[in-house]
Amino acid sequence: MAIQNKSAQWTPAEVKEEMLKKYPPKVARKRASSILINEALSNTTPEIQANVRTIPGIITMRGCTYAGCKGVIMGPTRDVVNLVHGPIGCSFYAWLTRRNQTDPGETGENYMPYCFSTDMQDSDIIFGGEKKLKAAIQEAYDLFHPKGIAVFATCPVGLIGDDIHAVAKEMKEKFGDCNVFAFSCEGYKGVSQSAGHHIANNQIFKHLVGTNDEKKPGEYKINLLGEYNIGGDGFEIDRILKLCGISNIATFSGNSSYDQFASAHTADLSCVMCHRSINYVADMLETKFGIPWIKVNFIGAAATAKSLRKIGQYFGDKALIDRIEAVIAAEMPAVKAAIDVIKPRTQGKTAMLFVGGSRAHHYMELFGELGMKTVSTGYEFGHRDDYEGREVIPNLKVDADSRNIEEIEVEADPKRYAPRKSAEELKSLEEAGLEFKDYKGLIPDMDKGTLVIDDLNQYEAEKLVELIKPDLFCAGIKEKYSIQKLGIPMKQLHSYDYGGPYAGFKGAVNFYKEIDRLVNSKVWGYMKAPWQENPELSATYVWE
Ligand code: CFM
Repeated sequence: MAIQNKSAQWTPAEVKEEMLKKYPPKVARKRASSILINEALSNTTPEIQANVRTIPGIITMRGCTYAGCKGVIMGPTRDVVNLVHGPIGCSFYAWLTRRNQTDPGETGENYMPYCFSTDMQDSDIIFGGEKKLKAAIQEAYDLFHPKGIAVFATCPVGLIGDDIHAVAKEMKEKFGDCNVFAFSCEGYKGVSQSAGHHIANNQIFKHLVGTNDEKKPGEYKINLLGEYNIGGDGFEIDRILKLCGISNIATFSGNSSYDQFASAHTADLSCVMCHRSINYVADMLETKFGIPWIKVNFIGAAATAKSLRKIGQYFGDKALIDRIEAVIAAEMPAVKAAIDVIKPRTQGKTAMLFVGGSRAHHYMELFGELGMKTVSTGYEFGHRDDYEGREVIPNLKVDADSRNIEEIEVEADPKRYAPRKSAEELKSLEEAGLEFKDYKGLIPDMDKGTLVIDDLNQYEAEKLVELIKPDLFCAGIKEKYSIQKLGIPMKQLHSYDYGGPYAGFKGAVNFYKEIDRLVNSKVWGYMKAPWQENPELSATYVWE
């Protein structure tokens, strides 16, 4: 299939060739393995290179390991003090820059608006920063008496070798009523923020999960893993779950609190939204406590309905299933009304999606509902399983970078392990079509001849837009203005450009309206200045 575009027809192979042309041969060879022309095979998914180091000199869209740990996973938890051990910039630039919202509720305990840092100076780098760190932990404790203090290592801390874990342990013992724990999440630790997710989740699992055995109310208890409440997505999902009578024990980690993590082991099902950032936590919850997991997706109205039905099927209770159907029936008319008006205007338009490690896949659902085609997509830091599906996991290459990230050994908890479903029950649910521990990845949902590109960079993004001229490009703030300068509307799918929520039913309607506004805006037709269109200006002298 030739990729449709307005100016010229390029075959996918030509697009790939054009993108690689400028690189030195070695770089071109390496990048070629990360650019895949989808063959849409029914029996096997083509292999893509992913989760490898960005080539030095290339302007990547990725972030660092510290960003994945402090910003992504721990950032949305309101009642833990997040103390950054490092130079002030690392804390300052991670301060309220991700739009993870929270609702502090009645207690009002919310440290998210604060920016905590040890503010390391030259002398701390030379003589060591442990004393300063201890003093900062003490100060945070004296001021706030929080339930927990999390300490994050930045690059210099790893380089000088401050033992943040020993300091955290010492302070935890000293306080007695405050859980202090640390993360070795130096920015350079992995090839992207994905390593930071892993480091964060391991520590949450070790230090927090399972520390509160108190039984929570509710009949159908789930955990929502990999939902970060960006632009209020989590609020919309919680609204829907509540309507259905499903109790969300813990969200990892949107709108979360210390106690949610501590109680996560009391849920009966884990629902995984963002596979990339959290799939191993789902596995650990199953191994240690016996909680099965399923993949869900609340991005897209149809996907939301499907995910709710999966939860209903798992619990298998008629009252719950009926209630879920009633909620879907009540919510869908507003969605349909919006689609009926908007789809005629968006049908047939094209989009490109280059976001993180899961949205580049999830948002294809919403574009599909608008009749729009995703012509090229890719993750910044997804792994091969996020592209090709989980069956590739046993064959993933372990390299020096992945070996750098600790894999924690988890065993069944001697007292609290309780399989929520028997082996027979799981089997019959599987036979009825409910898939456990499964994610098929992004590639199977892409059309033949579309381009799947891992770790797209600034140069390639511009080239891609120039060649294919999509109607919309979706990525982040770093890409926004360079793409818009090429005359293509750009939607931020990390921060939602101050919009959202886009999850659930209400979110879908918000998204349709936003995309309609973007792809049908006349402003892009005025991109050329008058002298670019008519370089010869005619004029007369005033005295003539
Ligand atoms: Fe998961 Fe995320 Fe994403 Fe991610 Fe992120 Fe994000 Fe993202 Mo930005 S956890 S992988 S590290 S869904 S911050 S909420 S939008 S890159 S696609």
